Amino acid sequence: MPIVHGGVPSPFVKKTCAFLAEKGVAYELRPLAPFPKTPELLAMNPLGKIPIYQDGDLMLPDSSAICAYVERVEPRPPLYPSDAKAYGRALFIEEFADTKLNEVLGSIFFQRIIRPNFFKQEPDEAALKKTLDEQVPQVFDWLESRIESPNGIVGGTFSIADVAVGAQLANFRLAGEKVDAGRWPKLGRWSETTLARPSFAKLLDAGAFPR
Ligand SMILES: N[C@@H](CCC(=O)N[C@@H](CS)C(=O)NCC(=O)O)C(=O)O
Repeated sequence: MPIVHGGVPSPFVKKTCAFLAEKGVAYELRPLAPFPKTPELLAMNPLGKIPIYQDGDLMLPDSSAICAYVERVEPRPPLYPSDAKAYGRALFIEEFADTKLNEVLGSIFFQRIIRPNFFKQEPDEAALKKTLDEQVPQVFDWLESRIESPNGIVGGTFSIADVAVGAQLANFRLAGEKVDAGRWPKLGRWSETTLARPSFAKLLDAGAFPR
């Protein structure tokens, strides 16, 4: 059975686990923290990050590389659009989720969940408010303009774009936040639909900081 090395508080581990669940691939989740940068961690991933996917003699880091690899191993159901332009759009939305969206929503998860649980510190409420008031609207406005259907951001079909954005929105929810559906109706509906899928519901049920 393949192994996912990592911890589920990570949105990139969530992305990998949700993708595997959508594919019906069974795996073992083996806890691994990205700090400290032990020789063992760096031997598995020279970037010292999680997740890392172990499939037989293959040790593969990076959620994007992992999902693309699993798509080849287990092509059904397809999670990358076959149309070339839709494929390009889905890959960029995945990239947006993994970078900008992760930076903005990740800082909320950090304040609300990581700081109290890991560092035993109170959240910085001023920093939180600034992110929620100034940065969240920018990323949500852009997503609102991209969502083609509650069933799939790209072309109305569930794909890697939904998995990547869903992983970030799952942590947003676990940090106690909800998409304001009055302001972002498409994103609000898409978020409800996506996070209710069994692949994400299971991750949400586990809570923000499963040990
Ligand atoms: N592009 C990578 C990003 C992985 C990543 O940044 N993981 C975080 C945990 S959420 C990490 O390991 N951070 C440790 C570090 O930045 O040193 C992916 O998609 O897997």
